[in-house]
Amino acid sequence: MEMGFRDDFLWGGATAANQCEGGYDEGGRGLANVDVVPIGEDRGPIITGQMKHLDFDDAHFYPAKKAIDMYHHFKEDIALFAEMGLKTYRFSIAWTRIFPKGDEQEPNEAGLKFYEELIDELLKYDIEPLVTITHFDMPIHLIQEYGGWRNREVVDFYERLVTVLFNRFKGKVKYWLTFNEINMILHAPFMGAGLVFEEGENQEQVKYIVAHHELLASAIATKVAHEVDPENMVGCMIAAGQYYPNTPNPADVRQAQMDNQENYFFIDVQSRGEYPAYALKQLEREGIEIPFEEGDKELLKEHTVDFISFSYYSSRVSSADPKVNEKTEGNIFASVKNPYLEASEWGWQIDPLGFRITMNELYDRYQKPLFVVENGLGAIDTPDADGNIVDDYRIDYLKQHVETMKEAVELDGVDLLGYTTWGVIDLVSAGTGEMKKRYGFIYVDRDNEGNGTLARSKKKSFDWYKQVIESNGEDLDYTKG
Ligand code: P53
Repeated sequence: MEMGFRDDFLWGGATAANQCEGGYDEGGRGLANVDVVPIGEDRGPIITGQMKHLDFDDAHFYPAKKAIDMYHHFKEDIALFAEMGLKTYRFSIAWTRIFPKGDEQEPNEAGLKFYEELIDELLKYDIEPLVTITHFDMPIHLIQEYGGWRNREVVDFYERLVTVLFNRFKGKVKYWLTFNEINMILHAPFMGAGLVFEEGENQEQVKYIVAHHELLASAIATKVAHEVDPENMVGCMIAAGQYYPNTPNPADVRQAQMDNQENYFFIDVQSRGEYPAYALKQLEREGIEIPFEEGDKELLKEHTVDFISFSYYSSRVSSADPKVNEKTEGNIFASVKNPYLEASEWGWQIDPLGFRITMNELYDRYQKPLFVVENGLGAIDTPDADGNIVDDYRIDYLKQHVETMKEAVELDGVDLLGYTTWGVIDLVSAGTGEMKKRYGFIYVDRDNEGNGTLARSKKKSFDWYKQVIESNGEDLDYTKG
């Protein structure tokens, strides 16, 4: 019997442009939605689209402006990734570096050059680039002038973007993801898709117009990717994490089923090539119309993704009982508390077995290779007397998840291409804007207020992950303390 991970298993780490690059106004870069989300109490209403915020103001601090300044540190950072033995590095391309406003005819050469250098640096160390084309970002100009993704013209601008990328990086980049956590449209529409609601509009209707346009854009990207280079592998990407019923009451089971379907909806279209029946029926009942045009159905059907990628941090719990839901906690993904699970310092419930469950669900549903492109623990790291970060809690979290991931592969037969941990290097939190919520194997000296030298240093988990990669996931042991 074949055991363990495949020989060419892609161990790696992940980041996103706006959370690590900084250099928001360098190299001709334009402004994006993700730049203008501040840290602090207004962040929640802003990322969920309830507050219009399309520029900077003096009352707020904007952590993405500088982030960890990877724009200037990428060579040093990639050298550390290579030292850890990473086989792949997942990063995203800031749309506004390539098309600063989004609707130009010609791309910005300085932006292309930046990513070319970054990619060449990875290839120098035999690190396979894994590119997220859109990680939550949308040029502000497209929001102001076109209404963002609610406007079908934006699909053409996206096609322009991907066509430039596939041609420029042909033969260098093989793995592409069209949209990060595409289901985030429903949960954090401004951060997830640059969506700002207008007064009195039917928000659900708008979300599904946006969804339709992103789904078309994703199918077009898949088509163009395969035309430019048949070697290209294109994936969809979902914020995964199974919803469990709060009790065996069939009403709770049904609620969990519906919550799962709501999330799967997007990748059902991207992977199976058509709107699922449950969604069509429900949208019809709610009076929500999908702006189908001639040829859309064929396009979606003919250009489905090659693999399914996902983030997994936590499972979730659903209840049909309004009294239980009143007590529901959580920021972006609301969830009933699961009494069987411990939670992180940010209240994210830790569920390694749920990882195996989620992988089984996804593999059963799509029968396509999976790629875990985010998993990790956001925690406060405090240096010890010698200035070292002894992050046993992070190693524990990852170890437990790698164990269940291995079970999904070895015992359940899930076809898995690779695993990239989230925040391979400390970066700005998407949900809260904090630096303090750290995920990395590499510590970055910077705090929530933007103070710090930006110096990089290795945490204890750095050596642990190196050992995991060297042993292809066989040696997960470590000594505590
Ligand atoms: P942060 C919520 C739930 C699941 C995934 O999140 C999420 C979020 C956003 O808060 O986002 C993904 O930084 C996302 C990354 C993000 C990461 O999870 O809030 O793809 O950009 O940083 C972790 O702790």
